[in-house]
Amino acid sequence: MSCRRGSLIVLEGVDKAGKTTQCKKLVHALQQSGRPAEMMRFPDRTTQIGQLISSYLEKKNNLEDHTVHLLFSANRWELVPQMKKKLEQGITLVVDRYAFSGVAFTSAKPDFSLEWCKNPDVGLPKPDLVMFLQLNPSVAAGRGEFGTERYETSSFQRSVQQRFEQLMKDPSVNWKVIDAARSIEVVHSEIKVLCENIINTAENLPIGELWK
Ligand code: NYM
Repeated sequence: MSCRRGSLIVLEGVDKAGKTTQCKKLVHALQQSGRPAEMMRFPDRTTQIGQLISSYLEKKNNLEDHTVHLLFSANRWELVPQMKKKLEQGITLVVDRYAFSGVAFTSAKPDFSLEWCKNPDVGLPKPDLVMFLQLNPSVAAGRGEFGTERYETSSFQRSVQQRFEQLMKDPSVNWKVIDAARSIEVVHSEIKVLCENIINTAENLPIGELWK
């Protein structure tokens, strides 16, 4: 087993940007090139907290807005021991959404500040790289209808996009904006190169703490 740690790589973006497709392709490509890699996604709907979140998103239950924000955060914290163990074992984690989605979605609701929304996630393992899949809302709309889950409307997604843009101004996070309007393969190639570079750079560095 390698004593060099794996990298924590996050893909973010509004719905229909292609995050899940790209995460899967990236994990596959890294594994093919002999680099241990696994995919994770948030919310992780398999845990007890995740099941509460899932039924909220499916509109089967209603939760107070602050409460659900804290549940999304708790759903990340409950997986931190497992994430750290894997990173220390040299496994690169490719994560479909993380705290940035948490902040962008809640702060798109009325009366939520970015600062309040960030607080519960302060100190999470800090991603070595956060790739933001950028897609114009009109192009996203052309990729098909939104589903029926909570938040899946064009106007809410526009507010989410604005919140992401605010978060991307923070230089303490290693953001890379990826033009997601291109073909799946072209986007994949760019992402793969960025990841290979970050894996080589991060392997000797300690895992950071987010927003600390
Ligand atoms: N979401 C996701 C939040 O509101 N807060 C969070 O912390 C996270 C991680 O849940 N609309 C929202 C974004 C999405 C939804 O959808 C999860 P999916 O398709 O499972 O990624």
